[in-house]
Amino acid sequence: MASEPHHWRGTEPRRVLAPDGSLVGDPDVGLGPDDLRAMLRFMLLARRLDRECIALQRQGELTVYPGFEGQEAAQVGSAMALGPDDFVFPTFRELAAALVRGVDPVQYLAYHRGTWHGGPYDPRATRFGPICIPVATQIVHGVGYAMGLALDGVRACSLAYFGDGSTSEGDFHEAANLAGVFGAPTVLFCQNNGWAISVPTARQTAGEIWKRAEGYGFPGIRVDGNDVLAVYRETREAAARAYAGEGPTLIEALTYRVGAHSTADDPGRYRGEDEVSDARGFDPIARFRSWLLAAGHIDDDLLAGWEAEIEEQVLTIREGVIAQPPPPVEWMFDWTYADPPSALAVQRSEVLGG
Ligand SMILES: Cc1ncc(C[n+]2csc(CCOP(=O)(O)OP(=O)(O)O)c2C)c(N)n1
Ligand SMILES: [Mg+2]
Repeated sequence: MASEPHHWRGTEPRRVLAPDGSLVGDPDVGLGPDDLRAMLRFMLLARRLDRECIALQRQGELTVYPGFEGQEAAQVGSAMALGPDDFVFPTFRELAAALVRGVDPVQYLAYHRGTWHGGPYDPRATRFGPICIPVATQIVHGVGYAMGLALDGVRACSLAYFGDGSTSEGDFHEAANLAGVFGAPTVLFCQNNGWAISVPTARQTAGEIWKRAEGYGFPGIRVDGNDVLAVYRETREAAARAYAGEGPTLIEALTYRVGAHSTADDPGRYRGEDEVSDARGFDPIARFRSWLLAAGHIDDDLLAGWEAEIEEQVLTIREGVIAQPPPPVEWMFDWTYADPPSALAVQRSEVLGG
């Protein structure tokens, strides 16, 4: 058996499925067979699309792209646990969660193609906020939104995704503290993938992330982020607490970033191949698929059918991305200043020849 990723040390995470796909908890997390199948299908689509996005970047069709291979369970399990009125505040690595929320991937990827800031999808329609690059800022937005929900008396919650590295930012602390003091209906969902670019979790914090919740006065939970059933169950429970007016929950989902930080990164400079091949032994998709097969919820024919469908789907997304023309050059000037300084006006006329 491969050794566990370095940052999974310490408190045993909550699990339903062991890494080999065997049951260690109650598999009844409140999902019927159709939902369980949908869960796996989302994970398979997410992985295939993620790999396509990296190819698109290499082919010059996307400017930069942050992959999430290995984190499919953390994202799909948590996003599926949310209700239609809940609102997600993502980072830049949540394409799998976006798919679950019904965000059009072509519109999402407009950000990475550089044709639109944050993608032209409608955050209000999908309840999925704009892609957020400044690390940890979206946690503050998520808590503020949750406080608004409480003031409006709406029975819903927000969920902010963030990484292990984000927990070193003041924004994480400020958001968590505010959420605790005001009992905000929010879920603080940390995907601890072991790395913040080249900084390993052990260099980020000497403690365990989930334990910090106690200091803010609300529950913290450590879950195996590569166990989609456990992630779903824990997120559902955290959301239920929020709906019931019981305040925030911090979830630390232990996962692993198998690929590079982004297409602009070379992880060979700071981590060994052994670590990555070991982590592949804890693959979230293999784990869930093997349990679904053993439980008789799926079979090889169904999987083969999905594979063909997903190829088709990803090809259509690919074509949609490539078909997006570059934005009109004047946007660069028109949408920067309400009252452009004279130097920009000169540049504008030089570029546009006017
Ligand atoms: C405020 C801020 N500082 C630095 C960066 C550069 N940066 C982008 S991602 C990242 C690391 C984030 O690590 P983590 O929170 O663990 O998320 P992950 O990338 O692993 O998903 C850094 C330092 C940034 N985008 N924003
Ligand atoms: Mg990280």
